[in-house]
Formats: sequence, structure tokens, C-alpha cells
Amino acid sequence: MSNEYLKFDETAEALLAKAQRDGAETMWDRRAAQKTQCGFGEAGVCCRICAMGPCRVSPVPGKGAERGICGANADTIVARNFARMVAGGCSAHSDHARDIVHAMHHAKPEGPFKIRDEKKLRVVAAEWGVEGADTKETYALAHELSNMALEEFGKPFGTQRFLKRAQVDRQKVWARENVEPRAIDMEVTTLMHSTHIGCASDYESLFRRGMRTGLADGWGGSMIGTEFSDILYGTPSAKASESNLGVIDAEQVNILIHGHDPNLAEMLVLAAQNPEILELAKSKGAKGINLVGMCCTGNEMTMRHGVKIAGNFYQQEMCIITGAIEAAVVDVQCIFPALPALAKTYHTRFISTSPKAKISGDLYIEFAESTGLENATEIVKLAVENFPNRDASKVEIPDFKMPTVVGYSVEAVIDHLDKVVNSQLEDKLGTVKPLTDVIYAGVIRGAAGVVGCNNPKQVHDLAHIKVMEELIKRDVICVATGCAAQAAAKAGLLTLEAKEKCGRGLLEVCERVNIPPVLHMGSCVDISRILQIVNLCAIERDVDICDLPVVGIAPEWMSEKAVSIANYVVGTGINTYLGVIPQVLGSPNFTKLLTEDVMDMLGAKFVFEKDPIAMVDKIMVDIEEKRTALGI
Ligand code: SF4
Ligand code: MSK
Repeated sequence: MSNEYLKFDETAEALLAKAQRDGAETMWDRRAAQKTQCGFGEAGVCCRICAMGPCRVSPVPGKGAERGICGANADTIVARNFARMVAGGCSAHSDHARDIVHAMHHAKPEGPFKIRDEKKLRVVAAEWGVEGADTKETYALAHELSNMALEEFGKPFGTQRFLKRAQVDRQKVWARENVEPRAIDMEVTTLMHSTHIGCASDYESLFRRGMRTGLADGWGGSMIGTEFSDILYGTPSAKASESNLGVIDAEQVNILIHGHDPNLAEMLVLAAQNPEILELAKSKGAKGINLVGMCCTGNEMTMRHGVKIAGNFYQQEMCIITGAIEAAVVDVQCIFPALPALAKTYHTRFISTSPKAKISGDLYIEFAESTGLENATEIVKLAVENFPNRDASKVEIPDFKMPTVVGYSVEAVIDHLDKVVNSQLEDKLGTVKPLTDVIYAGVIRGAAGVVGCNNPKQVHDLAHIKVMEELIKRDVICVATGCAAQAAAKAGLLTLEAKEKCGRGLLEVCERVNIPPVLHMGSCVDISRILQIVNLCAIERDVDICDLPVVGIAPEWMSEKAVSIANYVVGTGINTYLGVIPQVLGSPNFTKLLTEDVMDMLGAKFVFEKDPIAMVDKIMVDIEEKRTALGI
């Protein structure tokens, strides 16, 4: 732990001291136990794709082995490893989306899975060419559309349906470069085939394979995940919430919901409102039931229900260390396998629920769409029953929480803009024109999508916050998802008052539109919302997406999903700034491909910069160059 870290995060300081007193191990202990991390792995030149290996080649040309046993050199090994990270990320986002579509397949008027945004159902159905999209009975249409969506994963011919949303020049780039994604499962399978021993060795071909798979995520799996979640659970609108560990309430039964897939969490919200269970909670001495969210399940729930945000990725252990969590309930992705053992230090029950993410060490209650509400009810009851087991001497909840405004779907942003510009009109125009107007006029210089995780290679949250504070100061509006959005929430950047930290232009926009300078757009799959709003701006101005003064940033990323995201954001034509350097530096050729050559291919590139302020300096040069090229 650096001093900077301790100064920066008081809640962490107090809880890590408590963890030591309680004899609880945390990620920081395990990071220290790793000592110096492997230089070969860090450079991406370790290969264990076949059992002749593991082979490691020298990241320094001319020093040590230059080829693995099969003859693969650093370029091939790095490119294969990178591509396989994309496959992992695309799979995670897309398989999550598939579960949402399955839940929609189970939707019926009496619930518990219901159609909550019928308008979006009909819009997407019309977009996909469903006959009678306007007139069909709601649930017949929903079931037809869910079948079509399931085909997007495995159809034998054709490309992803949502590609047609993109601005036409971007579609031409994808066709020219042969990176239009076909069925999602097909892209992942073909990538795994290509990276098998004895298949592709050409690093550029491997990069293209990864790019196509990344685009299958962004414009396929993730976009399906977002749109179908909105249809099923409602499209988010702006609402108030709170964030940080202080949202845990000593007087209530606290249930932590953590992971990514909203299917279970939506059922938990319903179960926690059950009058019988609330009565049971009172009989156990609790004032009520308090659901608190973490990572992207938290984001999904706060966007639609205002569920309070307990924290982001690095705080998952701290949440349990408060000693006041009755049940930590998880679905898929970003869940430390360390949590069940940690939970045993306290009275917390750790409950995993997905057959795709069964975590050993405590309880497993399998969630299925067909029995969703019963599963959720069992879980909530179990948490309530556990309340009397709480040890008051072990409870320490940091007295720190921040008011937060969340819920900025694309529709919510457009709605806000319309209220300012068209307040006198009865029919809303529903366009992003006011947004492009203020960008083109230079009132705000550009826009940044800030996304991604925490990673001990950065001081947690600090890079997120420095980047966002510095950008809004320089009149760049930020939209955020995932753990970056939660970092912004905790730092108070998702409040209307945060406009005081903005430059003059952005301050004026925030005042007129009544929005924070950083907009919470949702979970990791909801980066598709960012793609869509940038895409709408490009369509509005009739330019390719790569011409707009817009950047993507992942200051503290760590997961394979982030590698997939970085690929599809670059593939969409948006320069992408990474504050943690991917494991590619062992191949100067592949590194050059990512950071330079890809520009000619897709009109955007990867930029590696660990220092947040230096990163913002580079971003401003990038944005101003784009403005100059547009003549604005
Ligand atoms: Fe070694 Fe080649 Fe096997 Fe990789 S694929 S482990 S480089 S022999
Ligand atoms: S939860 S992928 S740690 S953003 Fe989506 Fe956070 Fe990264 Fe998981």
C-alpha cells in the first residue's frame, strides 16, 4: 500500500486496519505475496497453448530463445494471447446477454419476467424487420424477438443485425476490412481455432480475428444485453441514489448483490418487497431489508431502481469486512474466489447462484429463469434468518456516502436535451442535435467514455477520478459505466453540484440541461449505450464516427472483457486510452500494430499511458486535432 493510496481512500484505510485486527486476508495481502510478477507473462511472451510448452521467448530480440518449440515467435505468441483475451471477454458479455434473452423467452403478463418497455420492444422488432412489429400482441412479439436474438449467437449465415445501426461510412470500413462479425459463438469458436497450435501465425491476421470478435461483443452481445434488459426491466431514466460503503445500514438486513447479470437481482428486488419476508425481518429485530449493489449488478440495479451502490471492484472484500452483510449474493463475473473464506471470518453467508460461476466454500442456490422468484425468495429469507447471528462487536461501517444521480440511458440523455431545446414543442424531436451543436460550437470541446475496473497496478479509483476531473475542467463531458462510474459516484462527480469543477462551457451546459458533468450510463455491457450515442452524433452530422472529437478511456482496467471492449471501441473508430498496459510489449511489431498501424485500417488506435494527467494532455491534443480536421 502506498501512502498516496492511504491518503486517498479513508474508507479503505479504516477497513484494511480492521481486516488486520479480524485476521481477514484481502487482495492487498495476496498482491504482496505475489512479489515481483513474471516478466515474461507481463510482456505477453509466455505460451502454454500446447503441452510441449510452456514456452517463453525473450521479449528482447537477440537475447535468449526467440521461438517456442513449435517455432512460434514473440509476434505470434503475443497476438494469440491477446486474441484469446478478446474471446474470453466477448464470451462473458455475450453469454450474459443470452441469459437476458432467455429470461425474455420466459416473460408472461403475470410475471415475474414481464415486458416493461413495450415501445423499445416494438422499435427493435421493427429494426429487425419483424412483420407486424407495431400490431402483434406484446408477448407473442417478445417471444418471436427473443428467438431471433438467440439466433444472433449461432446463425450459420449473415452478420450481426445491429451493425446496420452504424453510420454508413463506419459500415463501409468494416466491410472493407473484413471485420464484420458473424454469429457471436462462431466468432469466438473461429478465434479459438485460429489460435490453436499450428494454425494462424501471422500477427496481423490474428489481430483482425480478435477485432472481429470484439465487434461481435460491442455491436452484438453487449448491445443485445443492453437493449433486451431495457425491454424486460425498463429503460433507465435519471434518478437519485447514494454510493460508497456508508450505504450499508446497521439497523437493516443487508444483502450485497454482486456480479453482472440483472436477472437474479431483479427477482431479489421483488422478493425483498414481499410483506411476509419484511414481517419476518422485523421479528428478527431488523428495521427492513437493504439491498446494496457492487460492480455491474449494482450498476444495473441502481440504473433502474436507484438501489444504492456499495462500491466497485476493489471494495468487494471491504463490504464484507464491515461485518454487517447478512448475505453476499453473486451471479457472474468479477467475483473474487476469496469471498467465501472471507465471509466465514464474519457471520456473512456467501451464496453463488449461477452454474456458470459456481464458487466453492459456502452456499450454492442455483438460479433458473423458470424458478427465478422462488430462488430469490429463498435467498432473501436466508439472509433475514442470518440477521440475529451478526456480531455487533465486529460491525464497523464507514460513515461515508455520497449522493449520486444515475440512470442516463441514451433515451434519458435525449429526453434531457429535448426538455431544454424543445420545451415549447409538444412533439419531442428526440435527437442528439443539441449535443452535437454544443460540441461543434466549441462550448464543450468533446466527449469521453470512461469505463473499466480497478487494478492494483494503479492506485484504485485515483486514476479514474483524476482523469474525469481533469477532463471536465477542460470542458470535455464524460459518460461512464462499470466500476469507473462507481468511482465517479463515490467522488461526487455524479451530482449536479459537480458542475463547479467544470470549465466554463461545460458548466453552462450542465446548468441548462440540469445534468451532472459525468453521466452514469450503466454496466459494462451498457458501453453499447456509449457506442449508440456517439453513433447517433455521427449520423446527425453525417460523418464517420472516427471524425468526432470523442475518446474511450479505461484508466484501471483488468479483465478480459476490457480487452474485448477496447477492441470494439477502436473498431468503432474511437481512439482508446489504456492506463494499464496490456501484455503485448514483448512484441514490438504487435505493439506498433495496436498503437499506430491500426489507424490506417480502422481510423482509430490504442494509446497506452499510465499517468492520468499525461493521458488527459494527450487526449486534449487528440480532441483538438479532430476539431481542426472537422473545421470547427
Ligand atoms: Fe510452445 Fe508452440 Fe506449444 Fe506455445 S504452441 S506452448 S510456443 S510449442
Ligand atoms: S464490474 S469488468 S471490474 S468494470 Fe463490470 Fe468492474 Fe471491470 Fe468487472
